[in-house]
Amino acid sequence: MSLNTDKFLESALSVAKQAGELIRSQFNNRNKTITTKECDIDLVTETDKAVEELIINSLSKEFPDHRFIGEETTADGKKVELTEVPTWIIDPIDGTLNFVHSFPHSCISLALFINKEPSIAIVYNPMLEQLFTAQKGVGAFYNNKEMKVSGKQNLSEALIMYEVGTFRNAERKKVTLKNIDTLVDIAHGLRSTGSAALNMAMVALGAADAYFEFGIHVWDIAAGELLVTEAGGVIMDPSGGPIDRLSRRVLVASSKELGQQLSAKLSQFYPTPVD
Ligand code: LIP
Repeated sequence: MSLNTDKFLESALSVAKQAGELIRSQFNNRNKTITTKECDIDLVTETDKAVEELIINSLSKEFPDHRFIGEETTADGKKVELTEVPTWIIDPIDGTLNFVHSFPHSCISLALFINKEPSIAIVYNPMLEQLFTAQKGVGAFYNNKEMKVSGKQNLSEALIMYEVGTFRNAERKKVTLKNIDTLVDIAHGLRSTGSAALNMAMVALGAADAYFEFGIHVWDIAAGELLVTEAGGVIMDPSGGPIDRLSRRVLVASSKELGQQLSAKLSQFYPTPVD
């Protein structure tokens, strides 16, 4: 039986707007309370934690049988498990390092998975009032106007989103720099927002043509996946195979042809699922 997801989207939008006000209220605070996680550039602020708590408290009251996977309530090293139960996957502030620097490219990323598939998605940058939404089988929208991928099929004409990431891993750095070196000679250009979700939103909007990254987590990409696929794009593993949302690897593109061309040029990196 397919659930009517309108109610879920309505509730998610309401709490995302409240969360946006909270983020905006702290955005220009030069004395944010910051702690480090995996390394000195993997940061979390009190606002990240407060936003995640707001979202979980609000949605769990309304939907007590739902489950939650949140960046800040998933213990480091704990393996994430996605089941058939309706599950909200939350990154309270995607682009936390940007938020710490008051660099206005951060967003709330919120998705509802039902039977292990994305059904609704919200990516909301409250600093720039950029609201990206998607509903399975309905479409993808930017500030309530339908959006579509560019449809680009050739790497030589493509703007590629990438990330250096917030890790201090020598092997990952080597692969990242190798891929940048390869792509600067064959793509139209490379861009990086500092947020996986906003990178995926740019592909869904048709403003960029592909994005790939090694080392992200499921909460970084859960909403962006539905934005891209409902806008007509594709998601895959960077090797060209099917996506494994818990593998910490992702590639989205405006077309299957472009995704495969990009995949063929990439040097690969395989993060351990929970490191
Ligand atoms: C960020 C991702 C980004 C990645 C960063 C970080 P966060 O998420 O959106 O793609 O490169 O290392 O993981 O930590 O800001 O929620």
